[in-house]
Amino acid sequence: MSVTDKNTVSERLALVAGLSAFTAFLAIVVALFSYSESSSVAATPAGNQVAAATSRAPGPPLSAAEGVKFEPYKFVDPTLPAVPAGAVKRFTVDVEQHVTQVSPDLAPTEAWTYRINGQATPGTATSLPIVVNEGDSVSIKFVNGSTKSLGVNMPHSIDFHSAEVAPNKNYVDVMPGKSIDINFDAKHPGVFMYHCATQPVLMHTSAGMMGMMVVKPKNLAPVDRELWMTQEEYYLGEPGKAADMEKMAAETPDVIAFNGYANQYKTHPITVKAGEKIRMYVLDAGPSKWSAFHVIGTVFDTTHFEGVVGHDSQTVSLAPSQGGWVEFTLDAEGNYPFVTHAFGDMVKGAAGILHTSGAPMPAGVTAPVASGAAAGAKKMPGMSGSMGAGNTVHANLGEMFIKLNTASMASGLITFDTHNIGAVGHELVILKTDKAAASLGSGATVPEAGRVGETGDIAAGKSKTIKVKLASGHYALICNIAGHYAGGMRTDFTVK
Ligand SMILES: [Cu+2]
Repeated sequence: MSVTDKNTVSERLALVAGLSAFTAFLAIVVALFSYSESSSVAATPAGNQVAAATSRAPGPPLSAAEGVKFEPYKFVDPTLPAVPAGAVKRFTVDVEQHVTQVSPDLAPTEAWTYRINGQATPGTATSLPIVVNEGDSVSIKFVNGSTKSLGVNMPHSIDFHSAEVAPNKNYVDVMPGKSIDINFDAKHPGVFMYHCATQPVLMHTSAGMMGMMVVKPKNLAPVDRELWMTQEEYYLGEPGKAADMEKMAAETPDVIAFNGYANQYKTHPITVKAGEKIRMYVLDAGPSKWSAFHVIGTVFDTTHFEGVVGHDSQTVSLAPSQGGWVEFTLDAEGNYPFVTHAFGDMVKGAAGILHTSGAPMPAGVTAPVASGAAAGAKKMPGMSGSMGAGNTVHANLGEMFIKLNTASMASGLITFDTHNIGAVGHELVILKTDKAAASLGSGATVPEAGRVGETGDIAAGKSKTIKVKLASGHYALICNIAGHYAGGMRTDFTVK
């Protein structure tokens, strides 16, 4: 039985057998994990037969990248950015040429990506969303590498599918260090692609020069959570060098990812709440593969794609460049994988997990893979070194929660790999105390008696790793920035 059959059959069996919803989800999650593990075998010499069967050259492995410097992976916040203030929505779009991995087990690649209003996504090869409201005047200043440090060495451009302007005047090549102003009214609501239109356009888009522009319709009903997901392909060339044009032409990507890094939301699940209304904005940036976007364990109540409103939908079909949004709730506590249901593409990295706050973290989720760890690679600032699987606590901070992948750990040197996935600054303070984490005080801040470690302030979207030697006993992990503890940023932790 092929791997694909196994997965499909186990999915069906779980449902047909009428198991409890929780067990069914778990089975699917397990299937998903084992499935993708099998796929990574294809990238090793031992998996040559599998590789031959899929007739694609696997990207060079990380071990082939000796001496190549690259950025460490950083979590990409999937929360949709807010619409900027002001009558005219102004965006400065810059370009950066950098070296990053797009999958933890594969060699780094040269990526060309956009920076939106100074915000970049180092350690991945994606570009952030631009978000406005229907009817807004949009003013884009496109700069092709505002400083030398951005490494740009060729012309680039930007093409907005959301705009109605003359391409020959606006989507033109801009020399390194130069800029162009593009102004338009966002007349049409939807999720539109933006991308580099410089020739060869296949090369520029495959290198990461594409992203999502959301034009929110008038009278869009509020929801509890808005997330963004851009699916894109990567075609790896020599380690640290530009992407492989032949693979692009043959449509044989090494990696297909959501938001610029294979499986990042599988190893760092997105925490949501059971019962809340979720709106996910999805773009299939391509450049060449379709997306069959699907969330396992729910049905989309409504879908809005390319002007078509749908309902009661299992999967949305997106041609390259198409986008839109799906709305749904996750009724029961649990872990809900989201994927492209084109499974041959999913196993290249297009999978993630929505994790409800009341459920345990899925089995198999471990601390983030230590990026930048190729033999001979120089360690970069802020990079976490190699981490033992058994002694790392993965903590997500946000408004207003602290979410751990485990509530207990054996005594000894413990690594707290801490990610601020929220919109404001947070910190993680570790207190040794017999008191329950929820009963430390009622003020804007609480006493830090028994403090044994802290991360210090972590800006929104940033990460910090600290190592603390902890003896057995009870601990409270809190954020003690004024109001955050009272808001809910506290959790109990036991060292055995
Ligand atoms: Cu370009």
